[in-house]
Order: sequence, then structure tokens, then C-alpha cells
Amino acid sequence: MLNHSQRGEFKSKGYLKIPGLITESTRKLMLDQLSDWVEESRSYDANYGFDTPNGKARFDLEQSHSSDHPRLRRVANPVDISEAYQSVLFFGEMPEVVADLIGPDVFFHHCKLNNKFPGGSTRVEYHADHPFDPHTNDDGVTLLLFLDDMDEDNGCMRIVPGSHKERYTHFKDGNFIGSTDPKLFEQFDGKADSIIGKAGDVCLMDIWTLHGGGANLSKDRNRRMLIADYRAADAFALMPPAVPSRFYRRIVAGKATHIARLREGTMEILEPYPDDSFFGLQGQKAAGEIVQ
Ligand SMILES: O=C(O)CCC(=O)C(=O)O
Repeated sequence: MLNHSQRGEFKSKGYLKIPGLITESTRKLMLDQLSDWVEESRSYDANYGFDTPNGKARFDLEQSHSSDHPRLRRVANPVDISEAYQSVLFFGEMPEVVADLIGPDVFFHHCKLNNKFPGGSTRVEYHADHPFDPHTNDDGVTLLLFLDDMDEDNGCMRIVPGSHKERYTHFKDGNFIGSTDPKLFEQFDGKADSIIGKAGDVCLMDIWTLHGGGANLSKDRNRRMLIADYRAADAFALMPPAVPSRFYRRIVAGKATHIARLREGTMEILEPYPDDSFFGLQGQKAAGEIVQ
């Protein structure tokens, strides 16, 4: 599906945008499902849905969440509970474009649905994805599927081009902090590209590429995005997955192998973090938590 120049762009910039990769009817199915989850969240006042492989909450609520103003900011592994999400991520164009970059043999690692509400405070600090889930090799892609039009006004992703060729610690004082050093954020902001796109577009990102995203400052525009992590089939985890899916290591292109390929180098290894939420790890409390 991808041509030589698209693959070259991915290699040099660490990311690649592809317009219009899902149909309007598929997008509607995914959004209808999400609306049901948002409705359901009205009856909770703290993170919930502990039926996950590691017992951490599937549904993550922003601090300002209430039954009148539901603020479901993230669903971990929607594929585990929705066929609409399974068909998008396991079949057709998504695995195909990923296999063009890291294939032929690819497995699904995990996914999450980020939901930035208009006027919400949720933001994402600069980080790379590989440090969360280190493997024996780093042939991996994070796929971002836009469920809404996105720009700076509603908190689009910001990606630092070329950063996949560099390495930044995600540790501070010996602890994994889920982001790079906050002192560097301004510098990254000066270099980052705003990933502006239309609903249905996709952005493919190297798992070492630094990225983040501001809050949704708009009055009335949702910013809903599905994020899926895929790895080469010969990459084997160095520790349990941070957000385990019941479909972890499902082959989506090519075939499985039991032979690990190793990349020479060094790698920071985190302890599994107790926080139920990625946002908690980055210092943003969830509903029902006490702000110190
Ligand atoms: O939703 C965003 O703006 C960024 C998402 C992200 O990088 C993440 O959740 O790991």
C-alpha cells in the first residue's frame, strides 16, 4: 500500500500521515460505541472496569468528571470489548500499512482510545512509546487513527520530527516518570510539528518518536483518537505489557515465530507502575483522587 517515498519519509521524520484510511460508516460505528461508553460513565465517580488482564481500570475519568458532565478521557484496549474496534485494527488497511513499514510479520500489542473533551484539561507530555514496553528489538509502529478533525485548537498531537534517532531518558531520580525531562518540553515544543488532519486520517509513528499533545481548548469540538501499538513478530517483551490486551501478540500480518531478534544497545527498564492510568503517571489525577 505504501510507496517508496512514503517509507522514506517515515524513516527520515519518524512519522507519516495517510489521509482517509477509514470509511465514514466505520468511523460512525466506532463513535457510536464510544458514545455508549461515555453514557455508561455517568454512573461512576472514579475509574472503573477492572476486568482487564492486569486488573487496572479500563475506563479512566478526568478529575472534573460528574454524571452531568461526563469526562471519560481514556478507554484502554477497546478491542477487548468491541467488535467494531477489532475489525478496524486486526483486518484490512491498518495492519497492511503497518506491515509495509515493519513487516511482513506483525503482531498487535495494545491500543487505547483518547478522548479530549472541549474545554477539558487532559494533555499528554512529550514521551516515546518504546520505553513503556521495551522489547528485544525496536521494530514497532504506533498507529494514530483520527476520529475527529484535529488541529491545535482541539489538542492535536505534536510530534518532534527526527527524534526517533535520538534517545531521551524517561526516568527521574531512579523512577520511571512516563515522559522525558519536563525541562526539555519547551525545547521540544519549538521543534514539534502539529499533526493536523481530518477525521478518518491515520498517522504512523516510530515507537522512538517523541510526541505529546495539548488540552482541547475549543468550546465545542471533540478530539477523539484511537492509538494502536504494533510490533514485529520477532520482537519479544522484556517485561509484562503496560496496558495488556486479551489480544496481546495476535498476529495481524504474516506469521508468528518463536525466534527473537535482538537489537544491540542499552535500554531503560521500568518497574511495572502502580498507577492505574497513564495520565496519573504523568501527574494528572483522575476523578475521585485527592489533589495534593
Ligand atoms: O492524545 C494525545 O494527544 C496524545 C496521545 C499519546 O501520546 C498517548 O496517549 O500515549
